[in-house]
Amino acid sequence: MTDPRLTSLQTAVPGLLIKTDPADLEHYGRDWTRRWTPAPLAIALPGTVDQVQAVVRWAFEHGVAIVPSGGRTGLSGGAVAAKGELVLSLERMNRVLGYDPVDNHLTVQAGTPLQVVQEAAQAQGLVYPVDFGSRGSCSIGGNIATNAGGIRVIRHGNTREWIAGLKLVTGTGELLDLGRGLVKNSSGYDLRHLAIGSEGTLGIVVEATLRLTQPLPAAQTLLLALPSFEAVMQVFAAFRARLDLQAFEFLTDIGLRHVLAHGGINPFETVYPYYVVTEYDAADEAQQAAGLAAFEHCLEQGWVLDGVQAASEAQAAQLWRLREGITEALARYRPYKNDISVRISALPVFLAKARTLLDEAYPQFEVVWFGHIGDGNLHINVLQPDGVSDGEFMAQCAKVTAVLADLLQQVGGSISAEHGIGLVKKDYLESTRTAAEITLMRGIRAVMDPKGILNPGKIFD
Ligand code: 2HG
Ligand code: ZN
Repeated sequence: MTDPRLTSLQTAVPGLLIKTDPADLEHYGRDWTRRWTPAPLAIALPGTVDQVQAVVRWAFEHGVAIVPSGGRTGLSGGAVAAKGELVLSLERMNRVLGYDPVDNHLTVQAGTPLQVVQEAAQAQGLVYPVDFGSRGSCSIGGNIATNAGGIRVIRHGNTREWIAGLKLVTGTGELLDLGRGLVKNSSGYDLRHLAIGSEGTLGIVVEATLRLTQPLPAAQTLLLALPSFEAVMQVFAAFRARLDLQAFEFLTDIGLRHVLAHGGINPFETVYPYYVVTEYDAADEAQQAAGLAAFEHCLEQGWVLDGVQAASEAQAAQLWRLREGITEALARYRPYKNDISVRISALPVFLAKARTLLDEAYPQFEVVWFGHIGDGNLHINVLQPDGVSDGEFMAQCAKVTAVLADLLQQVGGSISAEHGIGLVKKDYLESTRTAAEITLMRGIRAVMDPKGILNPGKIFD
């Protein structure tokens, strides 16, 4: 540990675990984007809230930038440390602190993995209903920092709806206890909601009090094969009108092909252009019959060409893998990811225009579309072909994203639905937020992090 700043940090925070091994710098300095070369100063792994505060106070005094770090499964570069920042990993603060059976609240440290949160809720006969594929490795603090969404938003909303309280260390090292589990609290600005989705730029989440809820009714999982995107929208409308949906996700033949190449079972013998994985309440005979009737209606209309109904939990998991396995299956191509949001009603127009645009702009690139139809959230992954350099690929992606951003502005959409702006999308923030809003955001940031030491360069410069 030769850097004098680290000696000073160690003196300021006795007992703080600091890592500087090259392998650690690489591991903790990146997220799933894999586009920036990790180059952190060091990794600080505090074990207590006091230590987090002490590290921030030290960084404030010495003008050292901090990158707060959870499971680093982010897809926008929000947890990348490529400029000599100190990574502050919450990894060791990963305990469930308690459950209150009257409030139905679970309190956890920020580094707790989502899956551990879900299991702790289950142990109380309840659920924490936010869910997505990276549940095993992402942390609740990271989920809060990006207001993560996932596959149950259609039923339960984003992470924001489930945060009854959180403890936040600001850019001066002050500890704020926000929300405090109150159901009602009309006492001024709700700073908790400012912190949620702030991507570590307003404070470091150190603890969260989560609302739990009753388990969902038993569900039926269906995989549907469809002829067109119009049909996806028609089936969505028909299912939503007749059933209580728990999830409604889509993918295309290209996405399915990549997942199957990575391991997975295709229940269909024919290749179809579009697929939907959906789940709806099917706890009793009436709900099951309604599901079957909705399916048959869509079949008669020609909106659905084929379908598989999961006959067991294991088969439901297999069907889900076809959708949830896409990100992992595509990872080796280091895709350029778009994560767009439009009103659900604007999806068909947006998709038609965006497709034409992308087909013209990227005739040589493979583009994988999938996402959360029920939320108006599409994931558009552009794969980097072998033989095309990083620089050339990124330059082309940047050009097309600018056009996509214009299109989103026209339809009143957002350049990031659930992954965050991070580094990847900050050049396009103006397409989604007005100049007045961005000025206010900068002002808020300047108050909560006056020296700009928390995740600088993320969201905006
Ligand atoms: C999902 O919905 C995640 O599976 C990841 O948000 C999306 O890899 C992506 O682009
Ligand atoms: Zn998603």
